[in-house]
Amino acid sequence: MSERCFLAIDLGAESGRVIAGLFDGQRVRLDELHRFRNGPVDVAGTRRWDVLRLWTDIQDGLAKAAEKYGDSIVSVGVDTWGVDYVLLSKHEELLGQPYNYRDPRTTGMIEYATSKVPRSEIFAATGLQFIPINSLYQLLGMQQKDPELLASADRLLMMPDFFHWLLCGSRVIEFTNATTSQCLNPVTRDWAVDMLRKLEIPTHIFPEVVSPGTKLGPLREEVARATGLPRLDVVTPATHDTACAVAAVPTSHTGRANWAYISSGTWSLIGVEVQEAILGEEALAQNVTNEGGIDGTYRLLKNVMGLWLVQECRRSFERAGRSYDYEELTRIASEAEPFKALIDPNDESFLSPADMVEAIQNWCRSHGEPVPESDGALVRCALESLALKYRQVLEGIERLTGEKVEVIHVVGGGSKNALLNQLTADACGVPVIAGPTEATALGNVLVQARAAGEIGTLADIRSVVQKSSELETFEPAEKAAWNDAWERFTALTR
Ligand code: LRH
Repeated sequence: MSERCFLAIDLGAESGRVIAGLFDGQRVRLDELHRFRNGPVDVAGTRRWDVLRLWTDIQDGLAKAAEKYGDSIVSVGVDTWGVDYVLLSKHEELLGQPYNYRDPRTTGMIEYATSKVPRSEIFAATGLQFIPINSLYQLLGMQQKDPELLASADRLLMMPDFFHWLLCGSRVIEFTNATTSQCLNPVTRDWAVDMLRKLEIPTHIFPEVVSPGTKLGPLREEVARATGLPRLDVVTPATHDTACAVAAVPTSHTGRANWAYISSGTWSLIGVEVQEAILGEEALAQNVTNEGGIDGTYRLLKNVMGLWLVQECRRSFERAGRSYDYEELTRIASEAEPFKALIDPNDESFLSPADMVEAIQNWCRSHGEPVPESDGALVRCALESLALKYRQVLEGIERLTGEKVEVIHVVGGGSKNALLNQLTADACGVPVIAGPTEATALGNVLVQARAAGEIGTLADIRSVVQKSSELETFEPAEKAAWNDAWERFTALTR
């Protein structure tokens, strides 16, 4: 079979890409056509995304795709990070400059929400972990800060759905990203209307929810004209980047909880795949999440602060006149003394600090840990603490599923970090299989290929990924030192 081309628009918190996925029926290869910067834009004490610049970049990427692959392109679809949304007025006016989930208006909103609706009721209705970034707390922040804007909204679109609207005019929300909002019941697939009413959030703004692989319609005529593409179909992949990444985990054990994944990037999303959402008391107590996946699967996981810690340290170093690329940062960390200082990566002070180095040092000072001073020591502290946090989350998840995790698949850009992979294997005491780094784009492309009738099941998608990727295994080594570190870490994070 000749290769067919599916275009993935993959937007991450640090960069966006337009990628061609070329599928020959057995294997898939990716061709990155356009990469562009993304990041928060600080505006008068608020944090936003520059969605119009992203849209310009997307169109530039599509023009490159038209030039290179023209008529062989079957469809195009967008995935992005979760939780962020855009509001449209009745006349399809973009309302305000969309917020970044690290904007401070969510401070105190979990407490506010749970003072009106009990925590257990919110969890039963949405299955989601309580973290301030969720759309629910962003909406409550907006309701308090700018009620007029919220009142003039006719439609809420999650970030990828907004770009689908720009591409083809669709005004629906795809299921996987919707499940990150904490406004949707992941089991019934309906908006959690009772809860939303109790919180006085307008419910008419939430649109129809569609499944991954839904054909949304042809490209807008003006987009086709501007990019030189034919009026090809816009097809929803799993629009949540983590859903795409987990769909592309190269395992042959679909449907079992004895393998875990870490989708490693700005965040580390760590957990297992389950067939039913786990909503009991213990899940609530552990503050885990049930995000919707493809084919009725759920990602039982927890957000760990992830490589954001290192990205932000890098920004601090840069401000102080010391520039590193990520490889150099990993090298200086591997040369630093092990277990000098440990932190709880999920402490809220790391979510959006003015300066990450200061935040880490302050945390160590206030928790009686030695204060890391050198750049290498700071990065090592972040990486070792992440690895220990992974163990803590996995032990909790094993208690919930009753199944022992025997192997961890690390996918995404962070899987290139060999030091973190080894630390993860050591801390968790199981092998780590690293790769593919491009899991999200692969998942996006293959869900579109499936919508075109070219692949069957989720297991088939994973088998294509397995055949198409080079993977590296990291065996657990070090024991004693990690056990000591583990005791220290659990005491610190109790
Ligand atoms: C990772 C991710 C994660 C969300 C966060 C906002 O990119 O989608 O799953 O929790 O971004």
